[in-house]
Amino acid sequence: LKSHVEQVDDYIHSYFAAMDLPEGAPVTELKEAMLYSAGVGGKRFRPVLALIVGELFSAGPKAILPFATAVELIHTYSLIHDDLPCMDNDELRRGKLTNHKVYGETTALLAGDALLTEAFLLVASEYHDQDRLASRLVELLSRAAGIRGMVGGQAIDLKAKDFSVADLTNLHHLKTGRLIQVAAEGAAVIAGASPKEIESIAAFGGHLGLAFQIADDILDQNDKDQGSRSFVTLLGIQGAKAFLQKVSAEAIQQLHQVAGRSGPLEQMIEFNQTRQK
Ligand code: GRG
Repeated sequence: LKSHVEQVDDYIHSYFAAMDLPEGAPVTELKEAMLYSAGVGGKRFRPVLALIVGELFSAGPKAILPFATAVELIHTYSLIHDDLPCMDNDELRRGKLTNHKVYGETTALLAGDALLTEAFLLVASEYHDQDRLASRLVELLSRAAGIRGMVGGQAIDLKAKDFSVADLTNLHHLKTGRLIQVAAEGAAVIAGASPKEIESIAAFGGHLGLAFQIADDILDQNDKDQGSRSFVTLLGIQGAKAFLQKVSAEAIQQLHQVAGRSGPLEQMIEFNQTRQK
């Protein structure tokens, strides 16, 4: 996976280096704040997933990287906003100070806003010459990232109390799962997969997205603030591990519906089951 991570890192840095922006210190500082969070440190799970799905359908990095990067920019915006004092009020992210600790709350807020908008510019400008592809990707991303997906999930997370396993599964399907799912689904669309294949890849991505959050809860098992927001609290550590196994097996099951060499995607599932951060 390392070379895929490097491809994403290189693309993001070249993209930022080539940005055509208005002159002046405020915009330069805003760009620096965006790159501070987007440039290094993440696992790049979502864009790497998109690249690997692309490979399954014979689409290379040139075709997939703009979309994969757009997903990563949206993910990064969500982390910056989630860390703000009005949300989780976190000090550390990706092994360094959070964006607002370095640039202040207002710039961090704008850096998140600008990353979100940039993601759509990237998709609109890079896929505009392919018949309806840009608008299809914009629709998929909007549904996954906005009120119907990640932001809706965040709203539930902020307001709801006393989760059952079903409630928590729904919350994480929206908040964490939908963006992971769309990374896989969008790549299959770009690669020209058939409607049936796209459906199977989307179902695979949905299971993988939920598995990603269960793995996160297992890694955060000592975080007492989580309460009923954690599968470990609701199911116990052994129960959460068994649930991770089950959902991962369901993800693999979906892959079997798709012809081709799905080994690298099975490795993504395995990577998630064994990751340490
Ligand atoms: C504030 C609009 C808005 C949404 C926030 C996804 C989210 C919604 C907040 C992130 C909070 C969080 C820690 C969720 C748990 C799962 C998750 C998405 C973890 C972070 O993703 P990783 O592990 O992070 O892929 P890296 O840094 O590796 O990219």
